[in-house]
Parts: sequence; structure tokens; C-alpha cells
Amino acid sequence: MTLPGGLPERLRVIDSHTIGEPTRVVLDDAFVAGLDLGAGSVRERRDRFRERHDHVRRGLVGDPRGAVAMVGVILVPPADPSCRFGAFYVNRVGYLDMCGHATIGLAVTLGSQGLIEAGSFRLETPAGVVGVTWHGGGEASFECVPPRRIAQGLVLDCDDGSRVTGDVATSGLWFFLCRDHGLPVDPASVAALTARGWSIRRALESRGITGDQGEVIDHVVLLGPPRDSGNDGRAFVLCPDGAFDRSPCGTGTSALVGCLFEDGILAEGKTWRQESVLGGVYDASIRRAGGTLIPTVRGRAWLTAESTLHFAADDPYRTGIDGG
Ligand code: PYC
Repeated sequence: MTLPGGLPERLRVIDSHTIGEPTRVVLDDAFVAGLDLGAGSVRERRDRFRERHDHVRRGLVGDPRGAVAMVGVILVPPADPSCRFGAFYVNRVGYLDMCGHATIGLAVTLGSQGLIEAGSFRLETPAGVVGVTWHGGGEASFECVPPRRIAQGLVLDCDDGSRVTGDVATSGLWFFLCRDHGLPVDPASVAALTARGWSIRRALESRGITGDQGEVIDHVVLLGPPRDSGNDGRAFVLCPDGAFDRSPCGTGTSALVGCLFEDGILAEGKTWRQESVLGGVYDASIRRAGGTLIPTVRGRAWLTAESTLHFAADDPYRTGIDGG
């Protein structure tokens, strides 16, 4: 049964985490087909979902059914005929045009259900087409949309008294990437890193610094040296919902390798091993293709649950605790 506004009474989902960062994939074609999303690109369908069915997002990943930092993936038909799937990404506070860890989680989920075979497919996302490879088991990689840096060495005076320098770059999402934040990138410093990240976000906002189409720079990457000498770098990433990314952040790592390549620090085809603040690692690299740059990020995901969510008509929190 479907409740008003397209919220089903029951919804089949598969949860996973990509080295700690949770993903919830909706695997219910009838539910998606029953939504009023019209035709067109994945981005257009996502925008209609946001206008008409935003309460479904809150019910899916918000309290009390979701988890902090969780990203939901909703599969829709792709408009691009070269793509096998289309997907858009939701979190507790809104929508992401692309999400690397959730793309890895999606590939591993589809593989676990026998819905794909090991190998590559093209995925249409709101940010553009990304290449995805399921390597079998829990391993997957994605080729992100091309990275772009629009500001370098930007100095910010933050309201916590710190002065930081960083770059503004995108690879599907918008990031401020900063090295001189003055904090250790370790689990014991998560509260301080989170506070510094918010202070940087407020400084960006008060200076009116946005992406080149006015996008909010809503992810802050605080970089540090690796803990393990076999790796190359480490990152704490503050996400728009205020949670930190438990993984090294797939799109953030894509934007980073774009900057490292431009700076002559990372050569084409070489692997950059990026640690998360918790210590999980992505293998990333970058290559040139037809005048553009393509970052690849590889990581590991583990299934955590195959569930049916219930949204009873008389449940006051069927659309989330902050939903109505
Ligand atoms: O992996 O791209 C990513 C991501 C973005 C926000 C959370 N994870």
C-alpha cells in the first residue's frame, strides 16, 4: 500500500558501509515507478523528487530509521542511453549531486543481489555520468566527474580566531581543502575538527565564496599526513549534515587528486592512498582522457542489513522526527 505523497507502507532496502560510511540503497522498482518523477535526466527526476516527495527522503534516512552520516541511493531510469542505471543521493539534510562512498556501496549491493556481474557499467548521476566497476566481493571503484579547482591559496579568517589557507574545488560536490588548519587528523580530535570545519564554512559564507554557479561550498576537507607510511595522505571531511565522513570521501578524494595532479605532486596513473580520519583507505589515481581529467577511486564496502522498512499510517514519525 502507498500512503499519500508516495511514501510506501513498506520499503525494501539494503544497507552497507564503505570503510565506515553508511549507505542505504532502495531496491524497490515498484516504489520508484509509483513516484511522480516524470521523464528526463536523473537530475530532473531528482529535482521533482525534492519538490514532490521530500518527506520520503526524511523517512528513509532521517531519524528514527536512518543513521548519522547515512546516504540513501534511489535508483531511477537513466536518460543517457549509454548508462545501465541512474541514481540520485539523499542525506538527512538534503541532496548530493554525487557521492563516492555511496556509489561504491551501490555497486557492492547490486553485485550481492546478482543484479550486476563483475565488470564495469555507466551510471547517470545528477552530477553527470560516472563509470563504476564492481570487482567482485566487497571491492568497487568509480571514475568520478572531472575535477575542477576554481580558487587556490584562499586565505580565510575564521570566527574561532584561526586563519587558514585552502583551495576551492569540485568533483561532483564542492569542497574547501585545507592543510594549515593546525589540528591533528585523528579520531580523538573529531570534535575540534568538526568545530574548525564549521568555522571555515561560516567564513566562506560570510565572504560570499561559492562554486562558480553559486553553489554552497558545503564540504570541508582538513588534510594531514598519513599515519601509515605506506599511504600518502589523510583527511577529515565535514559533510553538510554536520557529520564527518567515516571514509576518506570519494568525491573529496577525486577533487584532491585533481589538485595534486595540477600541482605536480601526483603523476598521471600513480596511486594516491588516502586515509580517512578513522584510518580506512581509498586508492585513487588520475588520468587524462580527451582533454579532461578522470579521477578513479577504489574502496571496499560491507553489507550490514537487508531490511524492510515500515512506515505505518499512524506512525507520527513515518517521515522522520523532524518531518511532518
Ligand atoms: O564519498 O563522496 C563521498 C561522500 C560525500 C559525502 C559523504 N560521502
